[in-house]
Amino acid sequence: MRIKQVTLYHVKIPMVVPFVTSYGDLYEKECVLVEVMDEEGIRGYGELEAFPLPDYIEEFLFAAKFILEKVIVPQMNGWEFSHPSEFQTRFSWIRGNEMAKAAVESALWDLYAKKNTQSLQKALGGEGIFLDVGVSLGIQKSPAELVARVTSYVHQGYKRIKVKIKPDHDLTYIAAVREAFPEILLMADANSAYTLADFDRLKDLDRFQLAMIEQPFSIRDFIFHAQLQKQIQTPICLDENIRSVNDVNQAYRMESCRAINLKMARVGGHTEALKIINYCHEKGLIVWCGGMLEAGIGRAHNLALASRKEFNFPGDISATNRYFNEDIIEEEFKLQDGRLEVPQKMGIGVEISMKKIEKFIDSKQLIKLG
Ligand code: OSB
Ligand code: MG
Repeated sequence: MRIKQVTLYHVKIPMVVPFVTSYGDLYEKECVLVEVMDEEGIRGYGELEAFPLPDYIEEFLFAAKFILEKVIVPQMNGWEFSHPSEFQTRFSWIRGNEMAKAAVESALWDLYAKKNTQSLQKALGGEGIFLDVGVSLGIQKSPAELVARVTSYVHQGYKRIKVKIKPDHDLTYIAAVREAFPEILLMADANSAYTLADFDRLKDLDRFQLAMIEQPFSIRDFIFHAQLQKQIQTPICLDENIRSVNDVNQAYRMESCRAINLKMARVGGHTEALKIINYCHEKGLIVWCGGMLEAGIGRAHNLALASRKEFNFPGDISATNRYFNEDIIEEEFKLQDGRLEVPQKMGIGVEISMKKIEKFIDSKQLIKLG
């Protein structure tokens, strides 16, 4: 295969409700859609998930787009490959910038599946039609408001509820949800908001039967996470720390966690994600599919990957209407008995709507390759 043309669509899609985390608020999903086209005119799609500011991890949209446009795409000129996993080796010299890499790598997987007239799910080794999914709730103004939001999502059928926490927006909030819903599969995500000074607070969370606590400490830390894991029953889950299977290996060997939030975009694409899935399966770590508030392309990629049998916990893959009134694909992902359907058509199995993209477009670049 050879890529002849790459088109980047920079879009801003309004969100139904702002997403508030320990580090900031998000009112719209701003991302770059990547369309690759091969010599036969077949197209593959990926989504650049980096956020506008470097507040989740270091990588951010403007810089990631630069890497895409000025470094990765030009260097694909004349590059011959037979499988999308070769992308990783070709661009291993680029340090970090996993989301920029994943945007193109995932588009190549879509293209590859389409060329083989199979679904991306098949190409990635996934199976099954429906997946249990969960929902991730941003920080709310009060415990009562949080309980109201949780109630709505529980009634919609979501199989697992994740609540964002930060110091002072944790124990009372979780206690209120636990009291209202003693049985639900509940977890908390701190997005690195805690320090060693908060150890006792975090230990206090142990009494709420949480399925896990996600990323309490800093995005490079393995040591404090290991210290905390020794002192609590609740499994710790790492998100921001994990950029590669090597990071998972370190976390496992240091006993820093018992679960991994796997975001394909955060680890450079499907190829690395598959390595992580295998590693977690082999070592008995819980592994589940995280989310980046994806638009339709990213969500289709996540569903295909999350249908691998090694995933053993409901992912942050919610219905379209949890995020947007209108998305950039023709289809809408609807919740059915707390599950989403994995697209079964060729490639990512959803149709990109140029009409909808036009509504949300900020800028477009077409890059021709030789
Ligand atoms: O930490 O998992 C996270 C959203 C943006 C940035 C970081 C995170 C999240 C989520 C939302 O939790 C998951 C989703 O529904 O896409
Ligand atoms: Mg997280």
